Amino acid sequence: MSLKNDVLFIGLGNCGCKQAKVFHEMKYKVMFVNGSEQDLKILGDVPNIYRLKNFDGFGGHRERALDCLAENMEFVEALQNIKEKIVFVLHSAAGSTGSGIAPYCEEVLTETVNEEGRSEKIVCPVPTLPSFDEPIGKKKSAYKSMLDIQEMRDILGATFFINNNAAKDYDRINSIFAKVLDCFLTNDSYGKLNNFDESEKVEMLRQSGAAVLGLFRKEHNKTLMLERLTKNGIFAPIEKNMICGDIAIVHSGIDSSDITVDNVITEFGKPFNIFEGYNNGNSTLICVNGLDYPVTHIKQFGELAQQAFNERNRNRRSVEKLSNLDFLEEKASKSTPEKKKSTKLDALRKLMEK
Ligand SMILES: Nc1nc2c(ncn2[C@@H]2O[C@H](COP(=O)(O)OP(=O)(O)OP(=O)(O)O)[C@@H](O)[C@H]2O)c(=O)[nH]1
Ligand SMILES: [Mg+2]
Repeated sequence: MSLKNDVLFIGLGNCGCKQAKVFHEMKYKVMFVNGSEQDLKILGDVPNIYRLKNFDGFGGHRERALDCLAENMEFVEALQNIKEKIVFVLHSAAGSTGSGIAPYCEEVLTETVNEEGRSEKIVCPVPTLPSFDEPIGKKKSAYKSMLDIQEMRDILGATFFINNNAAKDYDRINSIFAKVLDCFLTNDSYGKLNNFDESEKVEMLRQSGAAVLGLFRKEHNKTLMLERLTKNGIFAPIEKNMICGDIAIVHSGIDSSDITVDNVITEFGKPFNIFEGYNNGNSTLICVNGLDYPVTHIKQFGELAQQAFNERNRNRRSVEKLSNLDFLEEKASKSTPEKKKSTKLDALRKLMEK
């Protein structure tokens, strides 16, 4: 069964809205949220646009989010009225509108809890981490954004950390992610042996921690699959501490030798649950959740931003100032013009006074 109707995507800021647009084109329900008129225009004719009035971008100041939401209560109310049980929150970590608003949105969405004290909604953040060659301000913002996510970890569902080091072409990263997540949400293939069903997918999304997904063609070998999942695909490289939640594999066919659960365990560690299913097609779908957040990768943004901060402070201390020079002491009298002799005009004025 497909989860398509139970899912909503919220795109926050420029990056989040562009990512969300790909899901809109795949006929998912989507909300587009941004203050920048120009960014919203790029989206073209799409429904459910929430224009954050009086905030045409946050100009690198994530902390403006609270004031912005206070002035845009219709958007907060719209969040409170969301009916879908699974919500993906898409945003860049490096910008300021999306990364600033995301934690507030996630808190609003997880406000309603059930009898067990768990959030009724499953809220899955999709933060996009900048590439290492982006400016230092972006790294700083990304680090702050990740501190927020870390603090909220227990109330959040599976978190997909997109890694912009994966490709220079952002549209490509956006479309790969949309394709693989769509396959996870809608794949309803069945086999005699076993199936990966809807309730198992929901449980995988509910569990907090990092998650990775991969969709591979038949000709891909297991080494490539595992490398894409763990270090050089569209997700941030995983931690090497073998902390793992569940593993799901939908094999490319009932008699396929594409990859085994043991192969995946070797890279990710022992899972709590294993879900297996079988495709009739040519592709293998793999999902692993409950992973530690990619702290080693994210730490590098903090370290690089800290280095730049130290360097700037050092440079500031060695700034040269202008000093007084002797010529400034030169007597003013020398340059004062001699008193003018009385002119014809003065003589005329004197006559008029008589
Ligand atoms: N993967 C991916 N990353 C993107 C895309 N567009 C922008 N980015 C990333 O997002 C960062 C910029 O963040 P934006 O989304 O433009 O920022 P914002 O949320 O609009 O916030 P402002 O600072 O107020 O403009 C860039 O540095 C990139 O890392 C995209 O389409 N896909
Ligand atoms: Mg913007």
